[in-house]
Amino acid sequence: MVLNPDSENLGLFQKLYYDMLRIRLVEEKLADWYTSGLIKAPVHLSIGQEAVAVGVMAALSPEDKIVSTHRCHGHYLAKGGDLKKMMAEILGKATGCCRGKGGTMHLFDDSVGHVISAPLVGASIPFAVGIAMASKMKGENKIAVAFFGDGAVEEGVFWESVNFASVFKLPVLFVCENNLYATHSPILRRQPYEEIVSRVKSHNVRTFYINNGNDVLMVLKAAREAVSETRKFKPCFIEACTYRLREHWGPGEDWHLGYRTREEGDEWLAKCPFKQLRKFFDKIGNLSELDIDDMEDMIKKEIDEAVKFALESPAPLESELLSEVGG
Ligand SMILES: Cc1ncc(C[n+]2csc(CCOP(=O)(O)OP(=O)(O)O)c2C)c(N)n1
Ligand SMILES: [Mg+2]
Repeated sequence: MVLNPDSENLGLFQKLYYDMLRIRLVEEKLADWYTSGLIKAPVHLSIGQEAVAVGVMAALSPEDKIVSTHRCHGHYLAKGGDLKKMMAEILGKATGCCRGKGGTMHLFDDSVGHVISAPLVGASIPFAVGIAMASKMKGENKIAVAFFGDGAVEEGVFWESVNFASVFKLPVLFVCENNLYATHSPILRRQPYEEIVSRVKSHNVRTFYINNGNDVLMVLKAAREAVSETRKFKPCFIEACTYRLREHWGPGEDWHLGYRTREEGDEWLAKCPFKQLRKFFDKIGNLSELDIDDMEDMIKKEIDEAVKFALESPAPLESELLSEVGG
């Protein structure tokens, strides 16, 4: 057991389950939408990886900032992003969090500390470094967290960012979701080892290796320690091993493509974030099937309202096409 099931933590455990379930149900809804042709851009689902976003976010303060990637839905929701604005954004509506100009791969809402999501692999990482630098210069007690995948470790900008953060002692936490694949390429065809932390350590940053990033309690424990170190201007790196259950982009499964095996998928299915936490609840008797049904009802109601809002929202005006897009 990694956290005490005392009264202080009971509500927290339920919240972790709720937040993961919310991401899962929202993405299942997006998978339906995608199949029916409502979403025009490639949608990258994080189904299977929910525990990393939720565990890390539970260790942050609301003032802390995050940046994310093409696979950003979970990060946006876990950081407190508004679901209505997210659904509207994904449909390209004027009421979306980026006024319909970003779509599924660019979700952000600075009012809750989600500063950018960028689908160009590695591109959002230096934003976190810059935010951390500004925070340090202004004497704020705010850290910046960069979420990215194992593929981003092959980009020079990742190593430059880690080096810069280390040399200038910046309050930035790097979180690598190592799901073993970049599109259809297995990590061992791209990198010398499946594990990444040992190479990052040489930059004199503190590293945390979570061999089961689907266990939200393990993620939270490591994240709490990493966040506390980062706040003391000791940049940290977390590698959370996890697994994408759906295709790289799109709503379905892709075992037939042959770049990974069904057996490997089954091993990770057995480590499903929900199963793991439910086992824990069974042990401490804290959450019944009935409570879980209630949670599901609440979330589905919220999703229905967000869907209605998004569908009924207007498209952006043509005159706004070039506003807020640079220059
Ligand atoms: C610089 C750049 N090169 C290539 C791509 C095409 N691309 C999109 S996602 C992706 C794989 C990213 O893998 P990873 O970082 O492990 O994230 P995951 O998709 O596994 O979450 C690639 C190569 C891109 N978007 N940007
Ligand atoms: Mg990956």
